[in-house]
Amino acid sequence: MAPNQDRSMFTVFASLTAVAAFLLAAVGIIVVVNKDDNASLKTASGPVTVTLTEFKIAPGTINMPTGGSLDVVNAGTMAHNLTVTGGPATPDIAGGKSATLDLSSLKAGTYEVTCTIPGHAAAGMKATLVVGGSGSGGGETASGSTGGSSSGSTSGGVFNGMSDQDFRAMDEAQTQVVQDYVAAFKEHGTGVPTAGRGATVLEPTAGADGYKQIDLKASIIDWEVEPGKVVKAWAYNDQVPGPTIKVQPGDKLRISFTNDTPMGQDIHWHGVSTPFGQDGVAPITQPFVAPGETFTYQFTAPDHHEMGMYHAHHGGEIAVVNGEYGQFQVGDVPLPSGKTVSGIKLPNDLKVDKAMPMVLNDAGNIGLSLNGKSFPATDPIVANVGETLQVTYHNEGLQCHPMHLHRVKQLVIEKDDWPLDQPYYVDTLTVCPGERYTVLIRPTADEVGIWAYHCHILTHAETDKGLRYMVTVLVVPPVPERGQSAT
Ligand SMILES: [Cu+2]
Repeated sequence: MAPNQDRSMFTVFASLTAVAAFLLAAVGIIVVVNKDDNASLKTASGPVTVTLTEFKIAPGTINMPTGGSLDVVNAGTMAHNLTVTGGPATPDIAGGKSATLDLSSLKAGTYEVTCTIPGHAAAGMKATLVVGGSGSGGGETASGSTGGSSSGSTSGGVFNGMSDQDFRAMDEAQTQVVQDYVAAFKEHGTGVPTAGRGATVLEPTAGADGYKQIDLKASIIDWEVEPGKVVKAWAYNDQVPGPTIKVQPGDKLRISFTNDTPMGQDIHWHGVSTPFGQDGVAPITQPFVAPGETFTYQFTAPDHHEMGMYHAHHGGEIAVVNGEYGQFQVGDVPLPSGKTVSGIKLPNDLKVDKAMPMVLNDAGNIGLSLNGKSFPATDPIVANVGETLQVTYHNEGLQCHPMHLHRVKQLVIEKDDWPLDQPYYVDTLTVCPGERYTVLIRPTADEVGIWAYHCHILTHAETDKGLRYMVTVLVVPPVPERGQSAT
């Protein structure tokens, strides 16, 4: 509700306490001064608040009396509008702004309301408007009558159009998704099962002429990002991310790339030193690999370690964000054995027990994801006490992502191709588009547990249906039961 209306209500309550209290008690309506009507006193319902976000209209059922209006708040970041199908509409409202929608012309009945900006209704911005129904006048006004009487209600009000019931539903959804995730982990050692797994290891095959052979094929596939959400992805070897490839310094490489997509393609070996003609930037360094054709890259891997990623270059805003990316590593990441970092001495015989890429994406059909999956389909990461896990982040998306691991610290040892002379500990590491960071995660005996591991842009990790998108967990066995309050 707009501040001036709050003040108006206060003035009226102060001067007409008895009348207002009687009216509130007797008929459940609120008396307001309408400043636009020459301050004449009239009886009406308080405006009902409707909140627009990406991509939702809340509440999903808007109850209001006849003759009323809506306070339409855009709590999102994009422009939205609220349009009664075949009836009144707000103008497009910028993110953070609000507008009043006068619906006094509507007769009692049920209407559809949507945001008419192309694609927004299809993405979820649809709701039902009930004018003059049995719930009218209550629902979303300051009286908080929707769900307000249920047990456990605290403020008894509403927030941005969400009722107490909406919050209860949110809690329940969160509980359900986490229970499903933990159950899947206990049963399968994975996230909630989905078809397809990305970033599987591709071992080059040794040819008779001393070259190592790698075969890659790009095609458009169905990819299950999260349970039940299947999208068209642009994949290497039918997986997102593409296969994880590791070669040794000085390896002679022959990489046959077949383009099974409708667009001319190339593969750029991002961060890997290659001769000009093998850099994979069509049409500058090579012709496009036409649909149906095969092109062979041939080069000698650098004589030192490099941590690269491979991805489409031409048409990347289609091909990369929809899945054509993977890790391409030359040699082992040098380790800071024996170094002391922030007072913590690292072992002289430091070694990596497990290594994995974590490819970040936020765009295309796949959207916010870790290694091509959105929580709860993301696989948990297991590291035992005393083990060293090496994670290399690759950001193939369009935004920076602050990757936060609870409790267990991350030791940053490499940025892009460069081992750090001075490694450093973080609990949150921001990885921007095109960047790679390699970190070591070494759980100690007092770090047993299931630790949330997620992007800390909170809308990249959560919706009102619970945890989602760029979320996984670090499991340090033995897995304990959920904690209780300390006594
Ligand atoms: Cu993020």
